[in-house]
Amino acid sequence: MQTEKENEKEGDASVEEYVALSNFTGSSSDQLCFSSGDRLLVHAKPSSEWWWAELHGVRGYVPASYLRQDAAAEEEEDEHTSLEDQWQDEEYFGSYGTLRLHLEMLADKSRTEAYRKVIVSNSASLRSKVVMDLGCGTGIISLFCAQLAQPSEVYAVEASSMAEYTRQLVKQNGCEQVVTVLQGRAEEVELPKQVDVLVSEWMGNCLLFEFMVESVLLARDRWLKEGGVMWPSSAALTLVPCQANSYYAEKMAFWEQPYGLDFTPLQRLAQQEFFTKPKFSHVIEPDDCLTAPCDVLCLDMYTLQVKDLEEIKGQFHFCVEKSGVFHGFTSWFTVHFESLETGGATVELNTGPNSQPTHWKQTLFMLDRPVSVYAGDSISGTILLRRNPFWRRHMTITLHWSINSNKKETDNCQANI
Ligand code: GJV
Repeated sequence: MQTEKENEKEGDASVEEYVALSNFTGSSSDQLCFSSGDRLLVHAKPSSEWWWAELHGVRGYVPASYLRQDAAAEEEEDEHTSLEDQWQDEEYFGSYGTLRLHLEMLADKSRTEAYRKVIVSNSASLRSKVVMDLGCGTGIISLFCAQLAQPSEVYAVEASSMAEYTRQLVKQNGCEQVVTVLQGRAEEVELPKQVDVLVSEWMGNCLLFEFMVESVLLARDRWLKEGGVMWPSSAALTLVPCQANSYYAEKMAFWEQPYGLDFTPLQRLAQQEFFTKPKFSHVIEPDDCLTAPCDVLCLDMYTLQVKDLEEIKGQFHFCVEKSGVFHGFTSWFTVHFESLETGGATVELNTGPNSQPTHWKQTLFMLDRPVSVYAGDSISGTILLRRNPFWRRHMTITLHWSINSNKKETDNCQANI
């Protein structure tokens, strides 16, 4: 397995010592398992995510984000690495200070109309209510509230510099009596009073990426009145085993015969480079699904705690409905907005392949290698979302599964995002 490393020179000067920040259970045979505090020797950094390292004489790939330089270097680095760096706030809020992402979100009709629908269908109950719009961006949700319902106040909280423009937009649209724009991180702003409704569009890729949900939970605990309403009220992550013929052809089968040559020795590298990370913005055709989808985790926005986000586990069991090539798993999310009235209709925003497309599209996790599956086979396993101990907006998603059929096969996959 590690034969290609045998001729490596002893005492390689480029070897660096790193300390593990948390436990890591490798999920394929070429990955190393390690525990928090272990000292690893890093021999090579073939990609920014996966390094080739050694622990107790065994070598394997390790996720770079789990490691920090050894103690001396770490202490020095600590002085420069504040909590803000771990949240990468400068970069994060910097990107929301420009129009590109706001345009993408506003142009996403399914997303934006879903929030409008929530407000319209609750307009009567919103009368005289106090609303907090967390991460309001250009203020669209706050403006919907002010124009389509009669809340007494809307506090529109936005940390990026877009807030200055949002203030102008509020005025331009005659909503300044109702909407107050507060520039700052939701964790730090002071509202004049508690709120009846906390609305936010916090969902990232694979639902949790960016971990803006943490800000929403902290704001809930601080500013939501007893009995107040969270929008969205719940969120679910869905998974389906799928075919991904064209992506597989583009990134893996390509090496079989480019220009009539055999480039298959590069396939292992291709697998590391293209298939260990999820493919965002994947569009899955309903026809590529090999089974019915399954919700693998459900979050209740009233009871979810920040500490629950460190490690979230889910399970799945799929029955293969049609024979095909199992290339990977596709995931998407759905959120629900409960009605302010008892018995009122719930609004759903579903980002799956059977709903109107959204800017999130779907996320594809490729298997190490494709497996043929047949109608009647079953695919069962677990999903683990582990928040990165250092880079707080990131996480690692690990899928373990087994296929039950006449000819048994197992495989697993891991993805850093
Ligand atoms: N406080 C204030 N504004 C925030 C915060 C925070 N803690 N976190 C994010 N935002 N659905 N994944 C703002 C951010 O600047 C941007 O305008 C918006 O919320 C992101 C919403 C879309 N992201 C998402």
